[in-house]
Amino acid sequence: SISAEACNFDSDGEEEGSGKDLVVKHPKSDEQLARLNSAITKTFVFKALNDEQRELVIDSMYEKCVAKGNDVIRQGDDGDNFYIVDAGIFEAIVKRDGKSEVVFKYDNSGSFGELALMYNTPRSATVRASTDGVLWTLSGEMFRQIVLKAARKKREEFRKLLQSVTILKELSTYELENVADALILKKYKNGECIFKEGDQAYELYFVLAGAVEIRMLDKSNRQSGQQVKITECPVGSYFGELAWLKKDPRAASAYALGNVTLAELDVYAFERLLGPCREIMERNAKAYEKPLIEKFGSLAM
Ligand code: 1OR
Ligand code: 1OR
Repeated sequence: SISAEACNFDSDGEEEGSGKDLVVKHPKSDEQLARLNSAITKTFVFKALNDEQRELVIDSMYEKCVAKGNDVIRQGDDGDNFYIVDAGIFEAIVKRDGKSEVVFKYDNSGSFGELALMYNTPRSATVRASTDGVLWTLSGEMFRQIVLKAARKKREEFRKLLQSVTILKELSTYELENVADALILKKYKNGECIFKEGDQAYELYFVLAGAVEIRMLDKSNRQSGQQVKITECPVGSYFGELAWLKKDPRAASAYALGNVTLAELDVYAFERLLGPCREIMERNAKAYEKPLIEKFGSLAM
């Protein structure tokens, strides 16, 4: 059962349209909160939220159980809520010329219902539970007032910054917007370490300002622990893709050259969003092998 209590906020210092006036609080157990937090972390469009906005959104979301075979959304209806999948399998079904086609499957993750809310259009698909499932529900008002506003601002900021990143030219506008949602800006000072060779980490980085020096331990003289400069990554390039492509620890260390701004993409987003870039990255990574042999005499790292 879901209990809801309307919440009055005092308005001092609050700018208009912060969304506070829209919040209906739904109290949650610690266990529910943990599940919701984990689901939200994987929802790219929520990454633009600041802590306060995130808290408002979390407070107002509530759990909804859906029995197998039931429709959450019906194609052609007006948009009401936005949904994040907590558990279960859901299918997006589009009916065209009397024929129904499953166009997307949410397998215990993902979110849906954003299109009608973003563009004020009728629901573009039916979303049906193909097993018993659990969803987190956010009202359309909250989604528009808080989530979309923040996401649009972030997309606007990132659009310009990402123009320099060559590999992202492979993506459609829609794909690029999803990437922009998922990115986090990171700043480093000259000489600062971004990550170390051997680290177990899978984030991918785009260089937006400054440059990054890639260094490797000198394998011809392991005892020395000396690092050798391998290459520099200029504005518009990426690095950190190898660990993810090969599921290996970091092949080299990365250090900031000058004041550096990076856009960081977490592994979950990378996996879901950069499919179209993967082949190019793999091809480019082949080019690492020749200098590696020249430098260290073998491919063994
Ligand atoms: P909505 O508010 O229109 C239905 O309600 C939801 O299904 C929609 O938002 C999306 O969140 C979700 N086309 C349209 N809607 C889709 C699609 C889709 N996939 C998921 N939804 N596809 C194109 C089909 C021609 C599939 C794209 C991979
Ligand atoms: P990563 O996730 O392994 C280190 O973390 C990153 O350094 C790596 O992904 C690449 O993005 C980047 N060999 C291996 N990694 C390299 C190399 C490289 N250059 C950049 N990276 N070589 C340089 C070829 C010009 C071959 C080594 C001699």
